[in-house]
Amino acid sequence: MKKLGAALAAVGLMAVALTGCSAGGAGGGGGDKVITVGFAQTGSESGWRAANTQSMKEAFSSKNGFKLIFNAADNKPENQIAAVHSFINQGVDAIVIAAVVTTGWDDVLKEAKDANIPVILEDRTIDADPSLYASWIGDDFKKEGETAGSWAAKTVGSTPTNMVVLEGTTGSAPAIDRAKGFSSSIGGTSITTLDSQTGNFTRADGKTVMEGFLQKYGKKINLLFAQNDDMGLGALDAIKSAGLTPGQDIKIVTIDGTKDGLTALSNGEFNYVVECNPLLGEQVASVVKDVIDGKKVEKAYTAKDLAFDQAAAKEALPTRKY
Ligand code: GZL
Repeated sequence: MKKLGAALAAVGLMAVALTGCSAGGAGGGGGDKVITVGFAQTGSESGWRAANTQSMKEAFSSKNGFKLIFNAADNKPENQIAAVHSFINQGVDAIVIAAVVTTGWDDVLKEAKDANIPVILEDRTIDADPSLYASWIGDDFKKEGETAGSWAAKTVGSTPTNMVVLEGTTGSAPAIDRAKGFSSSIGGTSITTLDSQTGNFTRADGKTVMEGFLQKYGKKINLLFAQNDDMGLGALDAIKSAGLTPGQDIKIVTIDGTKDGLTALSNGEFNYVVECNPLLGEQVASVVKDVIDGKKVEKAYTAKDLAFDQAAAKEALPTRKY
């Protein structure tokens, strides 16, 4: 993460303050005052999301001085807005949001501001007045798309290549920005997009949409860009059922870097995986504590992401945390 040194030091600071806090302290989470945090999570759509939720629950634990009120919105934006309204009515100390979509946030965030409840964004960005939230912690989705696109340009860009795309949740920051990044990297290559549809970041929908692509285009498809591992993993079933060999007849590039994604890469079913680090909990908790304590925080903390080919996947898997 940018400012990682400072952030880790802050986390270290937080850990000391919260674990060694028997003497108590003024306000914030540094003493025995518990910080009550409402967390509006998207839902449980993917392996990435499960890892992110676990990371957040571990960081916002009672032993770390927090009381976490967790809401999973089943990927429904209206559920998230309702959850944030509820957090405001409960008078929480801070609100953390992983926004399903980028739009529709101004009104409820203005209510949080009027109630003097700080809002911190984790994972996904939103299109709202930046004065309505204290900070964002997450990954650079545009860069992830650029990295995936650069691999495609380098690997198949010089020969006529027909691509299909499994897009993430429509209107979500990762879907929007990964698409932007990918297309910026394949400009001027021989890669043609045959079709692009949302698979909602889920395996089930990734499989269904890929079945449709195969019925429509069959062996014309040379490349699949899946905007997350799970949709790519769902597509594997469809590709095999069509009698084709994933990783060979259809090359596959995905984003997330989950264990299952790297396993598919290590066995040759995927060809390239770009990481999107979901283990954001410690950083988010550190920023929340600093905001509660009235300390200055950065407007953005960006996680560092790797990218994997087959050899790198084989090397990383034995110690992969998620
Ligand atoms: C990315 C995250 C996306 C993942 C998907 O930070 O928002 O949502 O790529 C997840 O796996 O569902």
